[in-house]
This record gives sequence, C-alpha cells and structure tokens, in this order.
Amino acid sequence: MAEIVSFGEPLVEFNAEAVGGPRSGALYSIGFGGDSSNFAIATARLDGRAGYLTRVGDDRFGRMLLDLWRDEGVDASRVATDPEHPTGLYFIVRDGSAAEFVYRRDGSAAAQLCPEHIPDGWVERARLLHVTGITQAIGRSACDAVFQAVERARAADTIVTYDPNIRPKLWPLHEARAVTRYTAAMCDVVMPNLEEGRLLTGRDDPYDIAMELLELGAPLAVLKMGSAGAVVASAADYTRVPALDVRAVDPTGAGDTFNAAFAVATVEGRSPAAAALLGSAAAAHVVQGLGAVNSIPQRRVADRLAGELSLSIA
Ligand code: KDG
Repeated sequence: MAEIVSFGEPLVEFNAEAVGGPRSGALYSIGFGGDSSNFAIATARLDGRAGYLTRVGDDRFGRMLLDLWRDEGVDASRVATDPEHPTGLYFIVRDGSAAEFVYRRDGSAAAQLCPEHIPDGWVERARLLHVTGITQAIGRSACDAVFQAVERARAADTIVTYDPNIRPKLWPLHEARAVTRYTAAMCDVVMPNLEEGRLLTGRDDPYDIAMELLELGAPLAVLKMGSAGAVVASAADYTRVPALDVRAVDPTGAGDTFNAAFAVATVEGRSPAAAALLGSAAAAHVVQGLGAVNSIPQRRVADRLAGELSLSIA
C-alpha cells in the first residue's frame, strides 16, 4: 500500500544539451518531469512506498509515463487515461544566459483533474500527502482537488507537505501568492525555495522568511537554498542544514527530490533536521545531471552523500 502519495501533472521533458538557438543545432534529451511525478519517482528510489495519481492522454507520451512509473515501482494503479486530452510536455531552452521552460500543457489530460478523481481512502490511508502549487496553477478544478485532498488528509491525520513551486508562467503572481499563502496555513510543512520564500513573505533574509512562513500557520517551514543548503524552522527550533559542494549542471527536479527525501525520512520517524539533511544530499546528486528524473539517486547513494554532509558539520 502506498504510504507517501502525490498528485498533479506529469510531463515529458525535452532538455537542451547545449546553449544555442535553432541555428546552433543544439540537441534535446528526452526525459520526464512534472514536479509531483518527480516527487513520486524520487520517493520510490529513496525506498519510500510511493503512490501517484493523475490523468494522462491516450497517446505515446502517456504510455511512456505509465511504463516509467511501473519500472520505478510507483503505485500508479489509479492513474486514468483520458481519451480526449493529451499528455503535456515542456522544453528547457538554453538560448541566452538562463534556462527557460517552454510549456505545451494547456488543455492537457492532467489539467482535467478534479476532486472526484481522488479515490476514497487514497489520502486517508496514506501516511503523508505531498501537494504543490503547480497542481493548483494548472486549472481551477485541479486547485479544488488540492484543497479537498488537504482537508481529507487533515481529518485523517495524514501529514501534509506543501511545495508552493510558484511558476509565474502558469498564473498571475498576485493569485499565486494569495493561494499559496492560504494553502501554507493548512499544511504541516511548507517547503518553498529561497526565491519563493521571498515572493511569499516579502522578506529577504532566510531567518525572517522562515519566521514569517511560520506565522502563516504551518508548524514547520523548510527553506531550500540550493548550494547554500536549507533552513528548518519551527516555533522551538531554527536549524541550518549545509549543502555538498558540487558542480551543478541542471537544477531541474532538485527541489522535488529534496521534498521526497524529506517525506521518506519523516515517515521513517527522523527529525526534521535529519530529514532535510537527506534532502540536501539527494538534491546535490540531482543537480549534477541533465533532466529532472535521470539523476535522482537511489537510497544507498543518497545515504552515502548524507554521511559526507554530516561529517562536514561534525
Ligand atoms: O520542479 C521541476 C519541474 O519544474 C519540472 O519538472 C517541470 O513540473 C514542471 C513545471 O511545471 O515547471
């Protein structure tokens, strides 16, 4: 039975292997993405019992995703195939200084998700539900599904972790800010990155951001800061977790893997700081490879990296 569940939009990823516009002839690697699907795969690779819910199109990409979850050991038995709407995809274009996400996901199968698609007991029987702002941004009914799932989780004492994952291309900032602040107040753990923490709170310093996130109402705030590590804050504690010094190639999916490692360790009964340490270690592995999924580490690798990190603080 799935212990750690997530739902949202899976995407097929086309990731430029080099910087350059169409005339450069840069090649694109095909892979997979979608924050909630990345989370589920990372959970399974890190030895958590992962369950995933979505809708895919009745197309080649949808079938590729179904094969992926099966091969990765993610329970996708409740994923539906939508005969009318396609599977979404995105390109990571490296044309200028920064990588740009170009989406082809409007009207996708996953965007049709609604509260009725969440089976009875699916959230209630899990130990942890992970939800994200991207699922809220892809459509009104998917956003309703997030709220309903969170309410059901709270009623059943299922832990709720929340990554606001703000994507300004998907919804206006004022809306993203209002909805994600409201949702953060309903969750057990709110886990933005530093930039999102700044957007949500209007503060600059990690300590001030963490304190303001707690004031929203979540009992635990985890601020992911990439190469600067992470911050874990509650009313009683404020801990800084370091990061490994690695050569970053592509940050795509690193936050999702951090979240998954945090979820797996939390369900195992580890402290929030120890859970964030595993998150920081696992995320350091992801940034070293191209694509959201291929570089997600197996548990033994993440444990070894976490061991190196603990030595660096000892
Ligand atoms: O967190 C990584 C995701 O951003 C990527 O896989 C694509 O889900 C995605 C999105 O909507 O940006």
